[in-house]
Amino acid sequence: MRVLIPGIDGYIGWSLALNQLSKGNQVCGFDNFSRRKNVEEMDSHSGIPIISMNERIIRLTKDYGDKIRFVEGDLLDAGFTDTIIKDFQPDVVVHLAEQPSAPYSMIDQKHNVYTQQNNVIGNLNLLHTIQRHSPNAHLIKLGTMGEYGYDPGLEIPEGFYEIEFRGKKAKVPYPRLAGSWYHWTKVHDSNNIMFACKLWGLKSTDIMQGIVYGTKTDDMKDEQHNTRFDFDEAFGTVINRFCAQAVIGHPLTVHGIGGQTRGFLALNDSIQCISLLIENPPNDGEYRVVNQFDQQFSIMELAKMVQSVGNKIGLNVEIQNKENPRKEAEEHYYKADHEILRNLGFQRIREIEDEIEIMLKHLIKYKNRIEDKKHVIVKDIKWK
Ligand code: USQ
Repeated sequence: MRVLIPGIDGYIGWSLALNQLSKGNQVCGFDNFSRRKNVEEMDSHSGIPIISMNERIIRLTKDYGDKIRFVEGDLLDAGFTDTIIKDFQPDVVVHLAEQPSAPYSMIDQKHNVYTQQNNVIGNLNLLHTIQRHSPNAHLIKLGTMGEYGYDPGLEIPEGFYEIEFRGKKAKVPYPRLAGSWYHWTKVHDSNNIMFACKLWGLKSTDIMQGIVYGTKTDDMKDEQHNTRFDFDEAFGTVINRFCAQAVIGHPLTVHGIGGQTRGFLALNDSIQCISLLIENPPNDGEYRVVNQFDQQFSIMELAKMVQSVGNKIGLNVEIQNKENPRKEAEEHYYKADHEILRNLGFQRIREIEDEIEIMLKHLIKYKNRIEDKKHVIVKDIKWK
């Protein structure tokens, strides 16, 4: 298969490229390196060292010959996107080229507008280009469980649900009630993709992904294969941040009482899921929504899990409740379906405690890099 990965330099993009190459697929990636730049803007760096894209491609060419290709470019440049899709003729496009941080989008107007433009316009350019030059390609788009929000207190289906209103029944999209400017960009993307499928007969899988954690996948054979690992307040996700904090003896920063519940997925399993979706495309004209997470936990449950695994391997891990800088419910009902991927064969590779132990041991090697940037752990980016 010919797999195009916009956003190949990111946490998931790089991991997916390794996976698809190991399966014998042809991979072409592009990236504008905004993740590296935006993390630098936060005065942070990847906790685990990563090599430059030039070095990455040299390494992958050694491993996989001409199966890998990389071009620097930006989805906002419609001409660039056109050229690359026309030229590569992908069977599948896995769109991972978005600004992924909710806190970053909440800093101020500039960061919100940047996130909206980057995500919504970039995605629209991609849709038009696929329609023009590669209408049979399967677009796999990374959305987020956060698109549904946590407000209505209803069970969450995979994208659509059946309602009865004034005596008539219909299957309609489940309400989207996102809780940050970033999460809203993903909602706008979902609506645009759904319409493009209807209008042009494109086929797409919109992934509502939960929070991903971990430093390794089974395709990473040595440290040159490392993917990035962020722990700053904007780009680090909660389990990854807790593990980085545990390693340097910083108390785990639980927002409020830690009663927020989310769906979680190991990086290794996220890649497994995307790979299953690549191998099992929807029908022409179909807009498929999958909820991609493995297990749900409250933030306090997770903090306790990181504390217990950390203490087991000799770290002294403390938990500290701090005032929540976000506008979110302290506690809420949460129950979401996630059957489609299981029906396609998804099975968790490891238990979460084992994954946390692997992550902590990996991070201990790079403790100094995390300590060097200790000041980025709490910046208190407020939802305002
Ligand atoms: N939290 C803490 N302490 C911290 C960091 C976070 O208690 O030090 C809490 C937050 O208040 C929140 C929860 O942990 O209640 C999750 O925060 P997060 O930063 O891990 O996740 P979020 O902002 O929702 O965003 C992340 C990714 C995003 C993805 C999303 C999936 O950055 O790209 O879309 O997870 S989901 O959360 O399911 O929408």
